[in-house]
Amino acid sequence: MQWNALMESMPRDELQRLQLDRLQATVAHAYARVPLYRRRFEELGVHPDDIRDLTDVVRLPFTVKQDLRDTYPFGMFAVPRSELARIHASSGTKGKATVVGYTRGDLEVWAEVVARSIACAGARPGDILHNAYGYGLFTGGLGLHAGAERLGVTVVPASGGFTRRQVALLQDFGANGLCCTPSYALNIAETMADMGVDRSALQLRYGIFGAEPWTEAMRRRIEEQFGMDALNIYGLSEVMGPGVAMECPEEKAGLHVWEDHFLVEVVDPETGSPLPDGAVGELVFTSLTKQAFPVIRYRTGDLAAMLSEPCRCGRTHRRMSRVKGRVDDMLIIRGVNVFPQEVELELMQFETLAPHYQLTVVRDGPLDHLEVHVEWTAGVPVNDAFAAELSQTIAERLRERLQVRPRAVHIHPAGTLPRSEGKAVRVVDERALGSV
Ligand code: DLL
Repeated sequence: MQWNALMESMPRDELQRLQLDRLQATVAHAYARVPLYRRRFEELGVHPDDIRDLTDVVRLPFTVKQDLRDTYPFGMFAVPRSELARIHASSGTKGKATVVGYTRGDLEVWAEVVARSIACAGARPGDILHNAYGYGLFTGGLGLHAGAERLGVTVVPASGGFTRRQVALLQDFGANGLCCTPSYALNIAETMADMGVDRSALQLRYGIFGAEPWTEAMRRRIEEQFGMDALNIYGLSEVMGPGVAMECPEEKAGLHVWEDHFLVEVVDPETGSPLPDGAVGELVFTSLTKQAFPVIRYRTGDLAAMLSEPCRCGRTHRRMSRVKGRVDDMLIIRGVNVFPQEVELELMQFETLAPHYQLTVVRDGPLDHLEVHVEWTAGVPVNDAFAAELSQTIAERLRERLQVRPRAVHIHPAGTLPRSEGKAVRVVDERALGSV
């Protein structure tokens, strides 16, 4: 179902005219109200009046996460603090926290794009939506919540954690949709099995999973465990939160970026030059309607491609591919680039392995080594010879895929690796922990 068919199926030439009007307004607003933008524009010798066409966006300066840190907490807001209706913030695990803000109008737009996203996943009026994204400063919980209310479904604000209770609520309330990170969905599925709850005891038709990278192989596992469509939702706090882009069940092949609110580009992560559709590069977003916290060419660090083929669902908004990885998640091991998702794709091929894994990077003398930790599926009969053989097979397959052979593939007993209740930690880089 299209929540806002007028916008979601707008002919592309009309959509582009709307984008240009909104881009011009956003650029003028940011230039007039945010000193950092004005300074950057002046350094490049560009003025808001220079934006006459959508392609002129490439003349504008990039914005990066460090800019938010440097202006912490409120230095990039384009409205007086008293006009902010809400603030969200990132945890700041990789540096100082970053803060974003919304006017009442911004919250309306956010609810609109999330309502579209939930409807796009297959929600129908009267549904129950179980929301297990964390509520709080993280945008996942409250973002999905407001969109669900806007759409008019019954929302269960479960937040993350207390997984056995989540299973009981899913069963007792008969939720039709589940929102959480894909890694948490697998944790819930495993807890269901522990509690002896079969998927047929649930009424789930669709899941809305995002906030972390995941693979097609992971999708198959989740769909199998729950018997539902597992769909990808993308977003980031700096640009809005969840609901920047959403996958449709018709094709399950890429996520429609809500282009009436977000202008998307893909650039070469090294040089910043624009890349054509189909090429994988760094996603860059310019907000088109935000008032409190407009972003101009924000470099997400997320690697994906834009796909311009029309979609069977009838939406005219272009799709982005699944995120292939993050620029800063890429491991460089002996000069070779490795993305955790590539390891995931390989591990998920084995039914005897559970979909829980972690990678460690260790430095031994002058050399860096990759170690893979994964688990047996519960109930698989294991003996040492079988374990040794499987470890070898995986190491060999990873060598072929990555061009780096892991030093060790440890297969742990079922249920022993850490489980995620939100964004999973896939990589432990012991080099960064000072173990050199
Ligand atoms: O994770 C917003 C969100 C909440 C999206 C709930 C979807 C669902 P941040 O905490 O600011 O915001 O983290 C943003 O998470 O730059 C990506 O690296 C990653 N990410 C988000 N969605 C996806 C996805 C929320 N579908 C960062 N696939 C982004 C891969 C994703 N990575």
